[in-house]
Amino acid sequence: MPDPLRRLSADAPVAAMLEAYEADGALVVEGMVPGGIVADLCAAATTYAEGVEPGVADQGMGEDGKFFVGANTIRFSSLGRITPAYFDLLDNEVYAALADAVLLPNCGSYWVNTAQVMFIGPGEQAQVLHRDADNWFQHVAPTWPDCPEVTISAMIGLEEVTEELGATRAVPGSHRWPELNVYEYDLETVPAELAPGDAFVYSGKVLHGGGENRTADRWRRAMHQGCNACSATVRTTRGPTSAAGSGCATCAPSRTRHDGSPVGRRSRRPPRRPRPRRRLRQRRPNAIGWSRCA
Ligand SMILES: O=C(O)CCC(=O)C(=O)O
Repeated sequence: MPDPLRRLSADAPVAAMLEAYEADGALVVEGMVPGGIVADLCAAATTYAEGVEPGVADQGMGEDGKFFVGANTIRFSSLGRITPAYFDLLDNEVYAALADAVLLPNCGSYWVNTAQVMFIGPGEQAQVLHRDADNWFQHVAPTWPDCPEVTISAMIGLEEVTEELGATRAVPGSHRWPELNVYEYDLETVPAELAPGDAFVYSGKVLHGGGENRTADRWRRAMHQGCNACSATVRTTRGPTSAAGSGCATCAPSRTRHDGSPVGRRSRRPPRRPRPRRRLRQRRPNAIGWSRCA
């Protein structure tokens, strides 16, 4: 069993957080998002979620995407449309400092790629372990695992997130493993348990996935906020769905700039992205959604 994820308070030195991030590819930042913002986000997301059917989100990947997300999981983006608290979240200085340190050495600026509520429902199975950087495999594959970081993410607890509820699972150290294109269920993982406002901050290089919700009647309420390197050469996000809900939200340098440019959908499949389907069939013939992958 890998060591648990390192946990640091949001007022710890950023250098200490980066040390944990470098070593494991991920860490938990306790109290990263102030309580009032979390409460507003949670209330707005919970209300909005009442009108969203579980299992319909497809990440722009059709049936493959539905399988990836899960049959009893609710996801939606455009969070700036449901509460202004989302823009307060965008101003988070701790997350910005981490994203600055991880992404800016590789690019001119970085953009929000994903802002998505991820509510995992009772009985949902564990998601396949994957790397977010694989969405931009054409940028990372040639020099993997020594390639520049293209994406950093935070999974933020909107309520308490326990292992039983489906805390995100991660494989610390897998950001340095030699094979990029890995989709697995059976690796040894550790859960990223969160109090409301805690954030699991992780590299696009680290293997991770949503956990199984083993409860009969409780939802895992969390949201994902991801940023991507963005420059003339590494511009990877575009599409009709705005993560912020009103044009472009750029984290740096002004943190929350809204200039009307499009910002992309998460997990949009690039034209020749390696597909997990064959691996899933071999490893887990009885997984939910199996028949849809035929
Ligand atoms: O829901 C989670 O905990 C993780 C989701 C995730 O990693 C993804 O969909 O890419």
